[in-house]
Amino acid sequence: MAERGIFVTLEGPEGSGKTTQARLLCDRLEAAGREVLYTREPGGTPTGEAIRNILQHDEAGEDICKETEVLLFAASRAQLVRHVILPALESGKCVICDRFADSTTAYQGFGRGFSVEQMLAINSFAIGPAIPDVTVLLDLDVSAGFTRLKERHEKNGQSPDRIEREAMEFHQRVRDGYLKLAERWPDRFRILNADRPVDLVSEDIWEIVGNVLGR
Ligand code: T5A
Repeated sequence: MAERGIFVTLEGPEGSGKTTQARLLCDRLEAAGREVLYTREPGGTPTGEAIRNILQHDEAGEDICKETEVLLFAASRAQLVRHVILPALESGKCVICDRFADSTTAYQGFGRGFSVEQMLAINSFAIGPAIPDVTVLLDLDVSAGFTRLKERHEKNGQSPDRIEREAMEFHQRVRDGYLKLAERWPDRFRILNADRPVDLVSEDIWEIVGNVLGR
């Protein structure tokens, strides 16, 4: 039987560089001979991508209440864990997930005002045994993240999605919330200053993941 793979999650406020860093990490792991699976939340399965569309872009999601929002994120996650993450880990792959359960605690817990314990209970039901081996928190000032997103939107001709359009105070609570989560689980979280060049952040992530792999 294959040795169980490792499960790495990238978290952080908007525009902190999670997708950029997840891709670089996957490339480095592959170059080092590891089998890798990249996935993202919400999404990563046909069901999850349909839920993502409701949550972020579709008019059907414009008036969802916050309870529905929590449950839709959790539903997307439950599907991703059972159909993608656990099978990949069991086959020995390194799973790199761009956002995971901590996003719900940060955005719906600290951001929307649900209790952290409620979010943890819902997450626990959704993820079952899929606990990340390490969670890299890319920490970035909220306005710096939005400056990056604005540039990206202008370049790609996109407009901000439903959650990006939330007030700055909401996004500040999310950032502060992430730091509180990192304090609560110091063994799992690694906080990195994301306000640095891409390659420096990437080096730090490589070192963190190398330690988990026992290189
Ligand atoms: N959400 C998600 C919840 O509310 N609850 C949940 O449970 C979950 C799972 C998902 C949204 O859903 C919310 C959170 C989100 O609002 P998404 O479209 O998947 O949204 O996007 P995000 O995950 O939020 O990702 P972002 O679009 O915010 O960006 P990333 O991935 O953090 O950043 P990235 O890599 O795309 O980079 C952004 C821009 O900055 C540049 C990049 O080139 C890019 O243009 N950049 C840098 N520039 C300078 N220096 C660096 N070091 C840079 N790194 C990247």
